[in-house]
Amino acid sequence: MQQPKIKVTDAFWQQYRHLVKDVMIPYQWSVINDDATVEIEQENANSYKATEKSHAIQNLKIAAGRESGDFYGFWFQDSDVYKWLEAVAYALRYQPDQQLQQIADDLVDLISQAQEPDGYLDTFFQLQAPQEKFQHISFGHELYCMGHYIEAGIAYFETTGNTLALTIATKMADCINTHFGPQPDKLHGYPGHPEVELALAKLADTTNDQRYRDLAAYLINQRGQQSPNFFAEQNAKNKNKQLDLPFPDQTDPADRYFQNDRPIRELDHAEGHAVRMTYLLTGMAHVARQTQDDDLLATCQRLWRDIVDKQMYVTGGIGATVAGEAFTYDYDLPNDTMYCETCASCAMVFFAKQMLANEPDGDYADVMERELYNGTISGMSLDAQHFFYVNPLEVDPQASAQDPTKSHVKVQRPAWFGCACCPPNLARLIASVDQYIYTIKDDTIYSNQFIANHADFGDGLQINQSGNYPWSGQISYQVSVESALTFAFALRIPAWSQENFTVKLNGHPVNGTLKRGYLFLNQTWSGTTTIEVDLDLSVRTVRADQHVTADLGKIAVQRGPVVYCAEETDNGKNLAWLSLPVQPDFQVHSANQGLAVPNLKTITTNATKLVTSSNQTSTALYTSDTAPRSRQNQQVTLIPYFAWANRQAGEMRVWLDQD
Ligand code: FUB
Ligand code: ZN
Repeated sequence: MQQPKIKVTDAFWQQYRHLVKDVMIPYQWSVINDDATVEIEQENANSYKATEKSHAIQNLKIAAGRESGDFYGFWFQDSDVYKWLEAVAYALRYQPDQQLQQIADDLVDLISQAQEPDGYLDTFFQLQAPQEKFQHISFGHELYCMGHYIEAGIAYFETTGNTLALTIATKMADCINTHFGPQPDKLHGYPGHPEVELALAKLADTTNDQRYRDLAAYLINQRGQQSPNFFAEQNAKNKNKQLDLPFPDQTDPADRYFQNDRPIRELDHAEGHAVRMTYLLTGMAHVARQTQDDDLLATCQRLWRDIVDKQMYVTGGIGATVAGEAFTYDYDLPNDTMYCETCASCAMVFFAKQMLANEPDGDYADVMERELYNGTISGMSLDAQHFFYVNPLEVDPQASAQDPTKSHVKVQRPAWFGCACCPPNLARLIASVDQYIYTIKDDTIYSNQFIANHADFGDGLQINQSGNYPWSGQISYQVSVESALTFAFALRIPAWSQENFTVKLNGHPVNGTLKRGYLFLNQTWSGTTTIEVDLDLSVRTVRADQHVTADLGKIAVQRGPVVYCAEETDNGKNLAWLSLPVQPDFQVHSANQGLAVPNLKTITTNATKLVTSSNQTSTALYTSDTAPRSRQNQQVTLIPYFAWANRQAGEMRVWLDQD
């Protein structure tokens, strides 16, 4: 059995994947080439600087000597280009396109020309501060950018066989290996923004070159080891230099923001910048497997539990505060000031995938599913040309406009950002969603996601999964083998359906107990076997742990993996005045409320809403009136959270009051 070749046939994901291939990729290409007329928004009132264009490709052209000029834009936006290239690599697998491949081949040539002979590539430092390479590791992002290229180079090589794409990646890794490592003449540091660790681990798998695995392990293990801290030491050296850098050398760099206040294995709480933390964990989980490091795996398990049990929103969003785009403390999950960066939700999918490869456990796949159907794709509009960086669970347009502490909470998705990390991250995630459906371990095929597809596992084994998920809970698998084959097929039963589901094998009910969220069908398979699964898609109300004070007295509505929300467009203003009964009468509708998603289901429920009482005479802000407030019945319409902000701007809420 080998990693399957998968053709996604799923209506839900086909729509997204075609949007990526036909709209997002061309759109993002025109933006990074400055051909599109787009308004670029600042992420929040305090963000680094307003930019009028991306300039990302132009920076590469200047570094390659093809054009003259200065570096412009965010100092790490080479990575926007690399994530775009990675998305193209995946998209070409499901929709070959000669013209697009030619554009991507030319881009690889350009990147190769911009790369220095020793493998170094970071257009910001090359153009703006060539003497300062690797001297500002806390905020410099060189390793982050190169890590993103390494991922793209691997993907593009694997799709097209373009060896130059891979050579650029190995040259980069060699360059990093020359500069970083335990030897006395090397830098004993690690990236301010983890990313390269996960990329080097992938490169070790692709090339079978263990130096890359060792380097990834070094960068992980070195984190937070040194006293004085590596960043502090480096920054102290820079103190008297006259530098013109757009970012500060952190004065107190040994802090939780960077996850380097102590050796990484000592962490028991996910802390600091959420994308940094989860990219790091993704790399750690991969390296733990490669090096059979149980202690490192235990760290990943511990931090997974902390995030999922105490710091994750019901939408899968992570990062409770805009200050440092960071985790805060357990159960601190404010709904209207949170961060929930799109990249952080993508990173949780990457982390979950690595954990599943380490130890199949339905919880990893459940969280992956939560992210895939909620907190990731909420980051893009249904026209695929507008994007959220921050994914709130509660929005009031007036607050976003007038409360300076909520300037990051956008009411509608902007066309692009100065710091545009999220849009291409989503593109590469959606284009590679096929990689999240199955894992294979010890002669067992684990079915993690209900994404209809045709999978060829080699050895004459094919599995055809069909269904209309997430709108229907009926999924069917046709397992076909050319000659009899013994293996286990482990079917994830999502936690939300574990009390009510059926599985039939060739029409006969299967009654097995679940092991870590999976139902194991272990047998010798011959001919074609049909497995039919029926999950419980009744509408559910969800409440948060009582320590989450932001959600006390409130419920969220979920159907299958999809979290729902109320929007002003359907329900009028003052969503805070709504209250759902203890046992709402939910109705599921095929009316899509003007949202262009095939088969989309909306939900209505009975509810009440506060009204201004006719005998309320006082206009005082505070009164001693103790009479119950007046309420009137109102039907409430709920739409999937991922589809919010695709109509008129207005209020939105995931958590609603309950009587
Ligand atoms: O620093 C690079 C990227 O920009 C991070 O991953 C995002 O959180 C944003 O800060
Ligand atoms: Zn981002």
